[in-house]
Amino acid sequence: MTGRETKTARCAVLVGPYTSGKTTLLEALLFAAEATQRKGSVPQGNTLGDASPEARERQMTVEPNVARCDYLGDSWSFIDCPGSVELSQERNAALMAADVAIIVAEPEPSRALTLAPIFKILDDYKIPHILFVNKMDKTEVRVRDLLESLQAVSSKPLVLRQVPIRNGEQLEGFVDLVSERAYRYKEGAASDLVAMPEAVKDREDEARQDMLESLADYDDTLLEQLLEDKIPATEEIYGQLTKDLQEDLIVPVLFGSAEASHGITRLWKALRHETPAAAKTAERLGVPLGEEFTASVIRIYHQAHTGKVTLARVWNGVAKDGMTLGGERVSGLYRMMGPDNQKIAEAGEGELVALGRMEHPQAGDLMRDGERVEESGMAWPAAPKPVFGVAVTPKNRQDEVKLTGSIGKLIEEDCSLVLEHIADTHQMVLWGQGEIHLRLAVDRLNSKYHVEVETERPQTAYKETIRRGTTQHSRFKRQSGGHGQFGDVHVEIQPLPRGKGFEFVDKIVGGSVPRQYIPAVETGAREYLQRGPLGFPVVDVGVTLFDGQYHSVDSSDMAFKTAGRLAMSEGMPNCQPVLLEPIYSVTISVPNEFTSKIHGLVSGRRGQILGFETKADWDGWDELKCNLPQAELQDLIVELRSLTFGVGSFEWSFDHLQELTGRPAEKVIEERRSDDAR
Ligand SMILES: Nc1nc2c(ncn2[C@@H]2O[C@H](COP(=O)(O)OP(=O)(O)OP(=O)(O)O)[C@@H](O)[C@H]2O)c(=O)[nH]1
Ligand SMILES: [Mg+2]
Repeated sequence: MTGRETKTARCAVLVGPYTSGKTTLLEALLFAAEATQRKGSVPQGNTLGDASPEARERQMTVEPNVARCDYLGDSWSFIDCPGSVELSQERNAALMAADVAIIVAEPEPSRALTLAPIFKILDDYKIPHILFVNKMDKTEVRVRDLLESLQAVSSKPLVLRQVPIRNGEQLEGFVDLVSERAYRYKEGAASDLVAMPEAVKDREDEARQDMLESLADYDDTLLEQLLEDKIPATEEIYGQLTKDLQEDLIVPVLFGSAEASHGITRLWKALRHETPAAAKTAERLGVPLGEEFTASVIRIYHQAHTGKVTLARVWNGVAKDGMTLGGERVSGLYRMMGPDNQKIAEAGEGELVALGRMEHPQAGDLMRDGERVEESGMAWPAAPKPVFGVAVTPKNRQDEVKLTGSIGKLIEEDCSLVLEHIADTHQMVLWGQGEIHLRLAVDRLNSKYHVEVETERPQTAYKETIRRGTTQHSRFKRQSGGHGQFGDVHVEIQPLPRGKGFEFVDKIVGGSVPRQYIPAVETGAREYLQRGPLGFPVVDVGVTLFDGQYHSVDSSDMAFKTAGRLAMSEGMPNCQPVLLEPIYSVTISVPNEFTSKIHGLVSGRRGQILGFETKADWDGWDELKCNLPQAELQDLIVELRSLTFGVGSFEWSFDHLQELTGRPAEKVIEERRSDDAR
């Protein structure tokens, strides 16, 4: 079966590490399909995608760019994904629309590892993928060496489909290993067919044999032919390549230069002949297909002019403007072409379509006719856990509601952003995947939603406790005109085991403090403990009220509450207060070649390594478990990435509080005091 048997629209998603040339390749593909008048350039800032100020300023893709074109009578949608590791959720979600993924790679063996997380998500969802080695105009690297490095990170065999024709170090063209035709690149046009140069013949033979042997692993007939030294028919080889790609058994490898438009026609041909149809993708994803209209939501875009736009892939039926989906009317049906929405009347099977002004859809939803919007029956990639946070406050106090509303919209677009109100430190922390990710969010808040935001480091949630107990007698007495105030308490303050929090025990006998006032004493004590002698919330302290006095006229709840509070503030400084710092349980994932480096990273951050083991389902990766102080987690990801070609990551959860003493503790306490003085 080949994709050519059906004419439904198909979708290719461009993925690959940061700056590998995905956006440039999309320009080249669109231009070759005559869908654009000129080929845009990233450095010149005139590509179809990356049109937002955030993208132009950084010359990087910051959100998935969508484009559509026809190529030789077939309808194609493309999604060009950001390459930054911090925007991996955007890529993973976009891949849920893909019939095929094109991995755009640099011709740099030492950077092969940057492809590991990409291969992983493609494997997890069995997404057929083609590897396009880009920037071949600027390299002297041997394709063989490159392939060897890349093969080490791919679980599927990489099958080279072309060999280069070089003139000295300069790449001039290629030989296609199936047709055995030689081509010379031509600037801005399809390559010329040329006679195969003698010099490349041996290499061609060898590479073709490798290709056929890879294919023979999946086909007995081909294997027999090879064993009998028979030459398989060209059509058979193409058929086998197509089948193996569609079943995600092999990874075809093509190369070229997006910048110079080299190898683009060859890539187009492979896409056109070998990409599976939407129906096959729906089946792979487990989308339940019946008679009715079915589409899945890929991403939400909040656009300045159109408002909320829902990007969906149609699996079955025809999307029409004005139709009802999940009880909501679709108002406006568009094709996204970079930043432009082109109004259309309908969109059929396989199309990527933008639905205007629907309130409810969320990425990952399955949309059907009528009243239902269901949780998708298909798997959807879970957002990576946050690894970096900044505390945000609106510059203008009145913008507080607008700020949370706008962040809500950003989260709808990208669910790897998380907003958390932290009660202990009274900070609103925006969590994400790194500095770039959060900086982008903050810039968008400003440029798109006109909310100016100030950011600061999230505070560490230090606490304090006591090391020894005391008894304290405190009296609150005030006589001013008419009614006075009187409350008198004897309390015992003692340390409790870690994790106990606060306990209040009433041991009053004989009514020295009347029943009704006892809760007020507890309230007073609790109020004080929100901020202990060192300036932090107090935990693991027990207070026993064992005696007191009252006055029949002047005593009140208020007076006893104040007395309770007073007893604490007078007694606590005598209890050897000590700082507690939050310790997190952290699991760091890295390719195992980095495991020993990570030991150094953890011990350099006052961490305690608990052990490491191989990471389940991640070939060649380790998971290292450790305990790390919260204060050391803040920029851990920055160092971790710089040690691991950007691929290392971690997950964390609060574990326990631990005493912090000596100079580090003094520093924290001093900082607290100077904050207070400000
Ligand atoms: N020499 C050469 N440069 C290229 C080629 N393709 C892209 N570039 C350059 O590489 C840089 C990055 O290209 P982009 O197309 O933005 O790469 P990208 O993969 O989209 O990058 P992100 O979206 O940020 O991940 C730009 O300066 C391009 O001009 C190529 O084939 N050859
Ligand atoms: Mg890009």
